[in-house]
Amino acid sequence: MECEKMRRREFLVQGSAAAAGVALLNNPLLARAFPTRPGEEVISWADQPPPVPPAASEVVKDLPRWEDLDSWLTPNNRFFNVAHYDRPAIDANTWSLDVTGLVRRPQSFALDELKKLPRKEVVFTLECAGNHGFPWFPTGVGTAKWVGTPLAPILDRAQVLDRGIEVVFFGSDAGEEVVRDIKMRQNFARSMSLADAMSPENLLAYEMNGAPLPAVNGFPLRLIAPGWYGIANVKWLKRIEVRDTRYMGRFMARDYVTIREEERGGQKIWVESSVGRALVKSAAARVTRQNGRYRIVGMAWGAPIARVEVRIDGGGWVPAAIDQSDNAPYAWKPWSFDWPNPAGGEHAITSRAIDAAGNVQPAPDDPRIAGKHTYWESNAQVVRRVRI
Ligand SMILES: Nc1nc2c(c(=O)[nH]1)N[C@H]1C(S)=C(S)[C@@H](COP(=O)(O)O)O[C@H]1N2
Ligand SMILES: [Mo]
Repeated sequence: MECEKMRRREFLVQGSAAAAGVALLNNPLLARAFPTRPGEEVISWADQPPPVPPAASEVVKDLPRWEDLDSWLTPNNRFFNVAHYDRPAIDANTWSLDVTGLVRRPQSFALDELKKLPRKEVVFTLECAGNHGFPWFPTGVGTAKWVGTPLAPILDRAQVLDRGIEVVFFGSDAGEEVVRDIKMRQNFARSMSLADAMSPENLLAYEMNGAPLPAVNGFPLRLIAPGWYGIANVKWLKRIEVRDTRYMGRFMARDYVTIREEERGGQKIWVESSVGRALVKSAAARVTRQNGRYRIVGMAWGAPIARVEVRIDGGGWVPAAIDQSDNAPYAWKPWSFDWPNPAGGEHAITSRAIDAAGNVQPAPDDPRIAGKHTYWESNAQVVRRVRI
């Protein structure tokens, strides 16, 4: 019942794209991934994540349970949220967005002015780069239909000067930062090269799944940068500034920095890189049982997905059925794997996604993962345990 309601809501949300909605409803794989079949039960994972520790519980909120996943779009009230400073409550009537810095014509927009500009939507799976970096953090990922106006024409309208190479996105939220005893109150900020910022995919988004952005997800406006980790998708946006140097704020250059040991001709070198584009990933979401027959359903995201494979315990990799019908290149893909007659006892279930370029979601002992000393960008194969 509840499940059926969820699906209805999902399809209602897609109402404007009626054709897509119909395609989804008629799609056998999606239909079999989510609805509860008569008599079907969801088996809870044996390896339940521990609670979010107090030190992180103000930053990471509203983590759903994988077992509750029953729709392709994540309903707003089940979407995780991350805030490194405060969660500002913004009055849209007094708010405005400024476009400043190395531009010939600085711009300022009220919310209703932005809403009058061309509307564009994208279904995009947004994942925190810290997701799966800790045992308590397995569901920092969700998919929504975001609506806004494209960023590139706004930068064009502002006329970026030739020496402008970097675009910095400032949020309204702020906190104190200390670097070498220097204390400063800083707004949350992330930057992109001008070329990356001009991607036609980037949106200044004001809607999430058909509703105004919820306060915790960035009301009234956020950047949506499809294909990038969550951190790039600046919420509570208030200023876009074009600069002639790389921006080295906390969330570009100190935090959300991956530190990895790599090998070059037998020598170890240390590489530090700013978290940016998403990486190929998958995870099993739920195991269900109907009439004694089992099924594993999961999601794959982070890159255009070509294949998903599943391994039970120490067995071989077996292809899962994957649903590509959504036609949404930045959205996660549901997959399912029939597991008719598992032996009693505890089992380990591992999935791996392979993207269109042939990148394989790495095993935990892959040098990309094993040489990494920070928890960001943890796209290693996820192992879950279930008791039959
Ligand atoms: N202004 C601002 N934007 C932000 C953040 C923040 O703390 N402040 N957190 C980022 C991080 S780390 C993530 S993972 C995503 C999470 O988006 P959500 O809260 O809508 O799920 O927002 C990003 N945008
Ligand atoms: Mo994040």
